[in-house]
Amino acid sequence: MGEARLSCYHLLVLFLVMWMSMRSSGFGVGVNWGTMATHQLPPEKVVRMLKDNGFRKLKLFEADERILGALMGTHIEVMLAIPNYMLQEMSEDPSVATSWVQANVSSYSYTGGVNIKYVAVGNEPFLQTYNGTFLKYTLPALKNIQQALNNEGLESVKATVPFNADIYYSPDSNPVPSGGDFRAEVRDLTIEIIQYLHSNDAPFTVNIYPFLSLYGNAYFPMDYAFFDGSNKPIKDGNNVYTNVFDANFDTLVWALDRAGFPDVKIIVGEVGWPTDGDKNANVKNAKRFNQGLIHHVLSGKGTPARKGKIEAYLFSLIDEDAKSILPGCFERHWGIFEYDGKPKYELDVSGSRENKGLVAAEGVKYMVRRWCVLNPNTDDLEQLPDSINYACSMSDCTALGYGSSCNHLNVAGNASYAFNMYYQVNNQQSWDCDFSGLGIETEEDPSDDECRFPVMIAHGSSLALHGLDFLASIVGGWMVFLLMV
Ligand SMILES: *[C@@H]1O[C@H](CO)[C@@H](O)[C@H](O)[C@H]1NC(C)=O
Ligand SMILES: *[C@@H]1O[C@H](CO)[C@@H](O)[C@H](O)[C@H]1NC(C)=O
Ligand SMILES: CC(=O)N[C@H]1CO[C@H](CO)[C@@H](O)[C@@H]1O
Repeated sequence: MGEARLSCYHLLVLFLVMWMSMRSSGFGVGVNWGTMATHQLPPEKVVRMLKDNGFRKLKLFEADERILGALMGTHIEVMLAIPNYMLQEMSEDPSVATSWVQANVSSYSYTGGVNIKYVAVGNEPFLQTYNGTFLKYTLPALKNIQQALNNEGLESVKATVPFNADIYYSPDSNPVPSGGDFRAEVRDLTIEIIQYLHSNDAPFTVNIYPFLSLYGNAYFPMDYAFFDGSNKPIKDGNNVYTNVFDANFDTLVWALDRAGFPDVKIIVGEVGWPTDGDKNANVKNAKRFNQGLIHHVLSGKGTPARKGKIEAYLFSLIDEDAKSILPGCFERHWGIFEYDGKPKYELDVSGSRENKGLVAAEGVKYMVRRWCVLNPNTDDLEQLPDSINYACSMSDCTALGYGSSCNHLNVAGNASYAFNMYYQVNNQQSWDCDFSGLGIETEEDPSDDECRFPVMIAHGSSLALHGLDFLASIVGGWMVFLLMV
């Protein structure tokens, strides 16, 4: 009896210790914070959001002084990236790498500073659409950065390279994960990089996008993109696959194995699902995918070929309305939060299964509730297509496309949507609602249940602009007054 009680107690202690070490080791899912948005929340508010939502790991695409400043003293573990355009310089001149490390890593690496754990050298530099532009710079830049970190006494900060999953594949003759290998054109170079990462005990980082499998292939079995699908499992020897994430991850595991590095640590640098800009990009699918992914990661089970903890960073935190839409209209809608820090859907990040939902950014300041729409009294519509094209080319109309949230609007609705986006992006200046006399400002919200006409958030620069506008209108008013008398 006494003995039984003792073992129960031991179990409890063991459980507590495990739970605490899981929490303190940053167990759980991380998130990418990209900043390609015309109007951004103040970094302090975003850092608060990260904390409120329990994110302990963060990936940044660029060293931004204001963001690093806001992260000081937070313990949030950071992967800090160097953009591709800097790779050439860093590969050719070690002193460039050294000054980058000194300015962006060393200067934050102290108690109460920023917990920078990884430096990401480039972003998907071997992507096929880059035509090999960054191939020769990546490894030398990686070496120079790690060397600079080591010279600064920061050996524990590991340099890595986030790759797109297009660097590996399974051949048609053996289309299962165990057939995995690196793409022939980049195989040797990739293996050299892996060798370097391995010698340095650094992770291999890969971005995996089941959404793109679905987007790129009309015959792709929909359910296989998710973690709770009812597809017939795919068998690969003794391994059984029910979702494409595991299959893709294990294709890499086998490719690493084939290259002679079966134990290199893998980090999933980006994984997520967009909510607009395509017929499969919506809140329902995004919630289904991301929640499934988080439960999968938190289960600690791993994949069939690599048991244990998966380390992954969601893509992404907030929508970015200035991203290139070359890959597709969905590019601006990856956020689990809207541009203004409002959650798009409930997501249990911690795995408590309480369905508490995400916590919104606090105290967000907006511009006044005012929109620009097509003047309903106008009938000279000759200029309309040109005006819409112009407005959309200078703002974000990705919600208007096929399968998107505003695709049901009629011609007038389309015009209003385009006018408003242009007007909001330009901080609601009256002259940006002219459109050859076709536009008119209104205080009545033109949104419907599915299609939202946003009012932009106010930010430092737009407030300053507003101050100037205000001054200009006063001065203008006086001039008119003087001319009249
Ligand atoms: C890659 O090559 C294609 C075809 O030659 C070209 O259209 C494209 O602009 C190139 N992309 C880059 C990033 O150089
Ligand atoms: C509105 O614009 C979108 C995107 O340009 C287009 O697909 C749609 O057909 C337009 N709707 C109408 C009624 O013109
Ligand atoms: C945020 C920050 O400190 N950025 C610096 C990163 O390093 C370069 C020098 O290589 C500086 O110009 C940036 O200001």
